[in-house]
Amino acid sequence: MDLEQLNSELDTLRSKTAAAVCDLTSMDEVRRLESQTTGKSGTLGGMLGGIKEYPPQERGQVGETLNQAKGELAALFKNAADRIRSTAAAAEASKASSYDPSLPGARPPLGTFHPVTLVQQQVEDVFQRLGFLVETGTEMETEYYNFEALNIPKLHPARDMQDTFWLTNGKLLRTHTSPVQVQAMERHGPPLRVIVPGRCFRYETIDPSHENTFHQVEGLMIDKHISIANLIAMMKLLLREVFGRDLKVRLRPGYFPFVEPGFELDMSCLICGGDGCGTCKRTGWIEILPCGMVHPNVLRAGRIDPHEYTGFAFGLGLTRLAMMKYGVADIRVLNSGDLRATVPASRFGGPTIVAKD
Ligand code: FA5
Repeated sequence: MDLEQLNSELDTLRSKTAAAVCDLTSMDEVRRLESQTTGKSGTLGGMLGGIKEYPPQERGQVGETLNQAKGELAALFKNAADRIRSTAAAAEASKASSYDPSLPGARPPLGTFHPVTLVQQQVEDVFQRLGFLVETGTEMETEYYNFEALNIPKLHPARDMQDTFWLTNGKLLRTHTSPVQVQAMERHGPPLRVIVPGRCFRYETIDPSHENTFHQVEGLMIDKHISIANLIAMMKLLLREVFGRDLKVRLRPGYFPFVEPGFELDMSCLICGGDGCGTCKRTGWIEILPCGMVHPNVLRAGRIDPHEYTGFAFGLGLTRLAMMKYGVADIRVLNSGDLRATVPASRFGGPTIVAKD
């Protein structure tokens, strides 16, 4: 190719490139076209490699011409790159200016209360409307309040009814919420209405209706002329308020050293409708509300005269109540940390939650 032909080809290359760079929209496209044009194996690169084909006396001018074209082409690519970069920066800027800080942010997913907490709140609400105080007591308890003040002296066989976690400091983890009975009597004196929701601990074999950590609500009402009729009326009211309807219940004699007479109030198992299942140990009934008239020895321990005052007490199994209310067939689900247990499925028409053995 003589010098004239070379110039003509370079003109064509320049005008083609000038047109092509106008259509480029990304830096990748710029780099690709630049390499095809001025790169080592590109069009101009090939021409530069061919200088040695020219007679020595023309090589200087050919080189000068090609270098000049190379500079012009480089300027075209630089302009295209600058244009693309400033378009991208403008798009970013307009995106940033469309941000409206006054719009509400994305809402984090909402949690809900644990089923036991929900039922506890409901029970507290019912009793507060009836003038009961709500106290909590302590989870680490003395042997005196957990047993002796409740008419369960040392070596009494009734201590075996509740297997105890003993602590190295001589205290214990309360096995029931009843220790607060005598404490409340000492603190407030008669007449007295108090409920005590809280956690209890027993060294138990765990199964679908027994945990080693579970919740109870203790109830205590002391006044003149309190009778079993008051106790039964209160138990019925409690269950009706929690379930919103009358339930099938049964009352049978029950032995607790701190009440006389004592009763066991069972409710028909709502997991199986009373037919018998793993939760109710095939009996169709769930022990939920042991209760009775406060034993005179317990009143005496609380410095209350049993000739002047009588009272009733109950120990509601709150965790089991939550199971019945929300259709949780296995108590282990409630302590498992399974988040489905904090959104009781049955409340939303979903399936009953059952833990695997
Ligand atoms: C008591 O704890 C007595 N303090 C209750 C009481 C209070 C009786 C006042 C009379 C007067 P009991 O051991 O039965 O009784 O437990 C009471 C309720 O707690 C049971 O009916 C049951 O619903 C629940 N419960 C007992 N043990 C467990 C357990 N391991 N897991 C889950 N719930 C339990």
